[in-house]
Amino acid sequence: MMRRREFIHKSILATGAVVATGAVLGTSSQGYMLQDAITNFELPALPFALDALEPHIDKLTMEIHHDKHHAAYIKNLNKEVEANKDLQGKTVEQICTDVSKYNTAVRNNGGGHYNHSLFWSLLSAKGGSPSSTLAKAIEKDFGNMEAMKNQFNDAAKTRFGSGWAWLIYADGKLKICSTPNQDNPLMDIADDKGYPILALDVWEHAYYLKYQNKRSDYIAAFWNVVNWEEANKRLNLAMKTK
Ligand code: MN3
Repeated sequence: MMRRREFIHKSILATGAVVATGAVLGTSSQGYMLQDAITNFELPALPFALDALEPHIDKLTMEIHHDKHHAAYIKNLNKEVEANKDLQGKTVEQICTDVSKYNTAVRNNGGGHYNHSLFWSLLSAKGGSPSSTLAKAIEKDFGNMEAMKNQFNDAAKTRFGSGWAWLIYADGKLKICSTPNQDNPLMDIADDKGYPILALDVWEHAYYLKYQNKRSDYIAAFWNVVNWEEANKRLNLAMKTK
């Protein structure tokens, strides 16, 4: 049996379509977006300790969010993959891109797996700052960093119920949007499509233990734990390939 990485590598060499997808989407610093399992998705390890983001995101929230919620999306996605041959051999990014072909369980759990894998990679206790490329792009498309953050915060606050806020790159520009449930901007059904640069989970499970009904405080705290290095990498890649 072919090992996963070999399989993906060979798939990439075999078809131009996969080159584009793999090159654009397989970019997390942990590498798990591209290496992710093809017929049996696995929970990626967190790239930091459970308490690393304290006090902004607490240890118990991280533990339940990663070990229980994210794990459940993967378990349920694997059930769908097992039952549907069309899903076998696809990366989670490809599943998202073609999500209209599949049922609601695939949309919810495929999105859940992609979004959470991405979210972990975009969090860090180390801080850092936007690269000059990202800072310039933010200035060009929003005026300044504060304006970008304000738009992002508004998208996160006004997403009714459960969902995500995004900074995406599309058509040569940065843009803010939000999605319901576990949808994401890669999905063919998304109102705003693009390549995610930043992502924030605004489901209550992401913040309720510490922030209760104060979603705004959680959103404000997020800016203290953004992994700018990862966001910089994602923008560079998006600019090269989109
Ligand atoms: Mn979540």
